[in-house]
Amino acid sequence: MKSYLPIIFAFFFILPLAADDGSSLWLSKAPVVPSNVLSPTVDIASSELREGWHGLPVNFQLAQSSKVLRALGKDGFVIQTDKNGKGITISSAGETGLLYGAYELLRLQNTGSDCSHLNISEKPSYQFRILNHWDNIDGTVERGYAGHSLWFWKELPDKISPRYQAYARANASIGINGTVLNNVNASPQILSVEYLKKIKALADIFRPYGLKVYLSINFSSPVALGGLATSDPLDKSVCRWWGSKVKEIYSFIPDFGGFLVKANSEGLPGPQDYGRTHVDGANMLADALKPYHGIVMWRAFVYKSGDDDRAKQAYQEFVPLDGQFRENVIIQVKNGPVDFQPREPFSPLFGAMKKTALMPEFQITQEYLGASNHLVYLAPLWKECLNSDTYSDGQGATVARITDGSLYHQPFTAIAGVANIGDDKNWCGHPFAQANWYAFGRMAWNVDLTSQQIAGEWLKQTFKGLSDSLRSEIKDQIMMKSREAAVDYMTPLGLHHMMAWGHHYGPEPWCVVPGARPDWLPSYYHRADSIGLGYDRSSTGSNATAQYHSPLCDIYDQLSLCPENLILWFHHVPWTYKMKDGRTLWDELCYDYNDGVQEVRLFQKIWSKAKGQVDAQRFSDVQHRLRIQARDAVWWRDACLLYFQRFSKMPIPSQLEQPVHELKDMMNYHIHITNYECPPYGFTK
Ligand code: GCV
Repeated sequence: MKSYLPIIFAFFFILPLAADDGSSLWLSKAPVVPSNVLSPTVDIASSELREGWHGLPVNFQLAQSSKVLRALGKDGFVIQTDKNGKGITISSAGETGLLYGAYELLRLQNTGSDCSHLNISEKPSYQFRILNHWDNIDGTVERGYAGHSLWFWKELPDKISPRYQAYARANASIGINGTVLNNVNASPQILSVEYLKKIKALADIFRPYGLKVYLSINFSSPVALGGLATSDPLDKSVCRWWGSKVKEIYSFIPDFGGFLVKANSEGLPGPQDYGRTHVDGANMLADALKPYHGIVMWRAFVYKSGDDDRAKQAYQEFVPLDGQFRENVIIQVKNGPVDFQPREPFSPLFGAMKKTALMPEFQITQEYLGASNHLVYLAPLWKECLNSDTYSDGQGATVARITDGSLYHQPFTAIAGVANIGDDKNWCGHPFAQANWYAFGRMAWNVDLTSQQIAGEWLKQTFKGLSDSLRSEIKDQIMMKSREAAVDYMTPLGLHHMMAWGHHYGPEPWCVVPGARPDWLPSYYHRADSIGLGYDRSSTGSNATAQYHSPLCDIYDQLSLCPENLILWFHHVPWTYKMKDGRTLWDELCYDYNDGVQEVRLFQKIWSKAKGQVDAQRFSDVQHRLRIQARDAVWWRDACLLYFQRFSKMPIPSQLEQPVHELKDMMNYHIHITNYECPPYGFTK
């Protein structure tokens, strides 16, 4: 018997890791949930622990009258090891708090924390932590790169995909408690009875997981769906129409969350079509929702063709309206003043509307960051915005403190992320894109968690076989560096919106589309000429810098003080301008693009060490996508440098790798895809 042992061991050692299609995300096996033993939500919590928890016995305590627990809210919880050391109690004033407590306990165990003496008390930073799906009712996903929509509208409500429950579970495990099911470019049909029945079916599945359903609405639904002659928000018949529509929605979905509205933006209808304001539109909907405790998330993403600097327009339209919105209206503001670029300064609206609840909108889907081909961990981008000091009332008025309600008290606080989820087996396309979904939830729950902490947690739960040292390397040298690398190979030094027309995937700084809006073209933003590069938004230019509080307005305004990573956002900088390290602007640009390429090559090298520590399926998937990313990084570098060289007339420093593509080839190359697909690969000629 003894003599066989080495053979058995050898057999174990060469066994490959089981193939993993990534469908289980960061989670362990889903438990079978018995129906209604305690309550649907507590049943899930206790089944999760029964399946996944290996420590002391756990009790749940729902204590609605406890002052301490009430202060933590219905989602907050306390986890304590019992005094006798023989058990653990999770207590909360709400059932969802018990569920979140259970997931926290599992996370602690699964990330290797010491669970022997627990005394934890948690309260979410934001009351509403919401995913925005840009899913269309025809099954496509605007800016979605992970397949088709997860919602099989044609089959609902009769056929229920098991993924609906898995989706709710994944969200609950990271504290996400709301989902807007449909695109902000909304079809009026979403409010038809036919669709409300389908939405009810989803809401019923999500409810025990604490996940509320919200809908994007089309402002002209009274006309388009209701057959009214107008959608004027001050018209009595329009108010009545919305009132009865809302009543109908709540008859199907008693805990419906509310509406998300894109109005008078990018050609969509809105109150301004009738000479009314955003306040008139938002308040009319808020009044209809108020009796049912619903909210309105009204987007500030507005800009008109031909007007002033696009980056200034949301501020110009919304700041004069401060203090006029109903209490259940929250203005949803994109993190930057333009549109989810790899780097933007924070939107100056944060800190400028003290009497209005504002919620940040981040983009989890990678519209401008390589779709699901590029590995870009987005938490550092979001944290950069949240940690930005707006100086709205002296120092310390960060975007986080303003929006989480701690600085200016607002009855509701919220945060939104545009989802990167589709019907792909692994949900998000790129295996590492799952980290962005995870990070959004964790950050919305606790805005003070660092990007490193979140990346570390995610890696431990998602790639369990990695050694400690390789895990740290992947966290610190790939994930934590990936956003900056993308900025470097796409839009360094504050450049922005240089992506191709329409699909926004590759570089097209030269892009010209006859008849197109200038502010949809890269040249509007980079303004390359024989003198230099960048958009003058200083007091000598569009004066967007004046929208920031002091001292930021002066810092951004003066070329010598402006942070170099935003210098071309705020200034038109001469090619020969001396940067802080002594290089000219042109040389600095060449070095940055080159750094971006080198970084991705390093990611490839580090990832190659994961062979054998990660299952073969996910290993090769990531390896394959990193190859695309490395090729694309070279494409971006060559396209941008060769194009800008036409203006600078300066050589690419000889110490640097030289371009491998011809500019004319790249200018003649077009990817033929719709907005709704992930490009299979970049420029490969
Ligand atoms: C949903 C950008 C995107 C659009 C998107 C829009 C928005 O313009 O390219 O696809 O539309 O932002 O956020 O409304």
